[in-house]
Amino acid sequence: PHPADGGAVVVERQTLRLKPPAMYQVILLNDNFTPMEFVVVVIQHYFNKDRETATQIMLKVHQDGRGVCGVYTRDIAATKVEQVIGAARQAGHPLQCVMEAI
Ligand code: NFA
Repeated sequence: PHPADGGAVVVERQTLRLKPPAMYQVILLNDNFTPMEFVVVVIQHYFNKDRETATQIMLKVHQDGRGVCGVYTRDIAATKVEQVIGAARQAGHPLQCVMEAI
C-alpha cells in the first residue's frame, strides 16, 4: 500500500497468460418428481436453448440419468448451478444440477 494509491494493494500479473481458462460442464441430474415441463423451461431460460433443444436435453436426462446443458468457465458454471437449484427449490422441486471439469 502507498498513500498515493489510497491504501489499495495492487496485485499485477508479471507474465502474459496464454493458457485458456478451465472449462466446466453444467449437468442436470434426473429425479422421479420434477415435472418435464419445468425442466424444459429451466434449460431454455438458464442455458439459452430453444424449446426443441431444451426438450431433447430434458429427455436425455430423463432416459440416461444426466445430461450436459452447457460448458462455461468456473464462475459462470457455478452461477448456473446455483440459479437452477434456486429456481427448483423455489418451485418445490428436487431437481439437481452439478458442474464437472472437462
Ligand atoms: N424424470 C422426471 C419425470 O418423469 C423428469 C425429469 C427430467 C426430471 C429431467 C429431472 C430431469 N417427471
